[in-house]
Amino acid sequence: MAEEKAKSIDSASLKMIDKAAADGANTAFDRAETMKPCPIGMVGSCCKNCSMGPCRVPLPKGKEETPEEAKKRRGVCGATAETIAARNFIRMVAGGAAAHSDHGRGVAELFLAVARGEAPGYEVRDEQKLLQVALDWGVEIGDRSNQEIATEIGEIALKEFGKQEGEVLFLKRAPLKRQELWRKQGVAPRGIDREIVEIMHRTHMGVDQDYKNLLKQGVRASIADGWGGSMIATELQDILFGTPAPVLGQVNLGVLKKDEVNIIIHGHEPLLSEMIVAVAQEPDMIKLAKSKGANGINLAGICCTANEILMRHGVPLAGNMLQQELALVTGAVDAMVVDVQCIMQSLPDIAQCYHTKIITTSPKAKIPGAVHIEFDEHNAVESARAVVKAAIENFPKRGSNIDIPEERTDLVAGFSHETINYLLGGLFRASYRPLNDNIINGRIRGVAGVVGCNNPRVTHDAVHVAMIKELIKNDVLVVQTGCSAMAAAKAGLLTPEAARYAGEGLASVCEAVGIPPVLHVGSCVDNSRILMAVTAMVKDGGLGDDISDLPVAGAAPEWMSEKAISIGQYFVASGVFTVFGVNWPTLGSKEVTDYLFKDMEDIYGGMWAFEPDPSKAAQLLIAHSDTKRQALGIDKARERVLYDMEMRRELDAV
Ligand code: SF4
Ligand code: MSK
Repeated sequence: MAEEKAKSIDSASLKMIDKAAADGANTAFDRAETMKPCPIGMVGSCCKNCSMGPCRVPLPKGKEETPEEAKKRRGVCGATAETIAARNFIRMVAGGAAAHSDHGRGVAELFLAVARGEAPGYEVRDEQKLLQVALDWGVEIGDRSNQEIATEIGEIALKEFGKQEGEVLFLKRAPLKRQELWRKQGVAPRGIDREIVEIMHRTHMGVDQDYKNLLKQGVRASIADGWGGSMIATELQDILFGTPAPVLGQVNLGVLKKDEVNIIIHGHEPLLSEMIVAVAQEPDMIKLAKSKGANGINLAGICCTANEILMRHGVPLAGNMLQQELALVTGAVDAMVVDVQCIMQSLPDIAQCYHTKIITTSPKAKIPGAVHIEFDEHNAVESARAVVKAAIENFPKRGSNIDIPEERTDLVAGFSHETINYLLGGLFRASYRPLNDNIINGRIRGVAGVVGCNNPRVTHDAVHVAMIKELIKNDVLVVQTGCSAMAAAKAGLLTPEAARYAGEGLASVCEAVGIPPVLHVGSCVDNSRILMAVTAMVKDGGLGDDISDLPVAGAAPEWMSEKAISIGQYFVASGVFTVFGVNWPTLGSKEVTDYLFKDMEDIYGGMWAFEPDPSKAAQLLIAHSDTKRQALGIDKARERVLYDMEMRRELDAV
């Protein structure tokens, strides 16, 4: 019998998985065992885009097929396996780009309401960034008030979504060479919604049947996400809530408190959670909590909302995506407040085994069995108070079946692109130049963005942590977002002390600057911060004139969501080599897969790869960095550093 794979490397999660089994609570870990993935759908060989199907066009078993044989695998309408795989793939891009961008739209709507004075409780917190975006978008500053400038920015931001012509405005932030390449290839997005809608049109039965042309539209929509919807979300959130700066925090289920009202905020948009953070500190709320027998109110986060409020307020992280159910299993969560994305429908069922109130807040995301308290941004403080009160009222209903794991780990988060700039170059000469210099002199071998979700098809957190450790050991600086950052945090990698896991070169830089070897840069939409960081590296010079020249790579080792595919695609389109784990959704077509894994490099200077083994995947990223170093003529410096290390080791051994 095959050895059973471990469910998690996190001891707190393992304890709660066992407790869930004892309590009769069914979790994603159980469902992943009983629900095996469909082998045809998994590789993109199933189409259900019309009612002549669904059509399955599986690969023949046990032998390589010739291109002629591949052409015979067709759906009822005649669509080939290539067309089907490409259509499925770019529909994932559309789903992901839509999720990020609709988040961005929500932020833009709130932003405009704040600028117009229609959203009491919110304000412009980062004036510098307001002015920066004004400059980027050609908004007159002069002697206009912040309110006037913000109103015009809000109006432009909203128009970015429905624009029919021209180009998404933030494209101009990219290196010039990259912009020219996108224009030449015809993938510069016009409006964000338009590119997503066009995917849905082209993948409808009987429209675009050329897989290369389909994938091209996927590229265009993904750029509209990374350099459009996601970047708008990040920038406007920073203006409203503050640009993150390094902050101490903690992660894991041990951040829950036995004697306080525990409220978990879960999802993605920080609009409501920002208010909950403020309201939970109000004396009246604390008094109410005490009147119910609690010692206070304890907030914690799950998924990307958690990253947002961690970075700006130091609110602890209860855990990443696969810990959302396990948090309820502690029996100590009085309310879990959710907005949109990555929220499991099983939460109300699990909550029934305990006392937790699941509170939905977005009209876009309701769950049967949950309480719905709709978030009204025009009356945000009252919405937040209603949520916090509901949690407090629920505290006395806690049962005796409570077990909060002790595990909690310290971390440092909040490395926005601007912060990295200041940390490296100083407040008055903010610059990426010191990073570039350390890459050129070989102390830092390269930079890897390791991002994305959890997936119960692999051991929870294991792939993230193994890959990141391998990278930093080899002097690759790691930047992180999303659930991956939380996995690293639990393993203690987000503290300056983690430099001990790093190679000698990277460790020396971390010690000199006082940063961890793994930098938490934010939530899923904050992958746009990584785009800005790599652009700044290009602009500060010495490492080529496009993102594709940099010794930089990306990875999503435990990805699961369509958003991850959109993120990966915009990294590739921006010139970044990007490796995914778990499984790969086009393996049902060799031609489509080859196009993504090889041909895209010729077109965009970046390409996809699939490697589920974390160590091998890390080696792919490292080899890619080395190739880029060689092309830049800086491989010699690196060799010298390695030689010195070797010599020192030999000396140590004597
Ligand atoms: Fe089958 Fe074509 Fe309809 Fe897809 S669009 S379900 S391949 S007939
Ligand atoms: S929350 S998209 S599971 S990273 Fe952004 Fe985590 Fe992936 Fe959701």
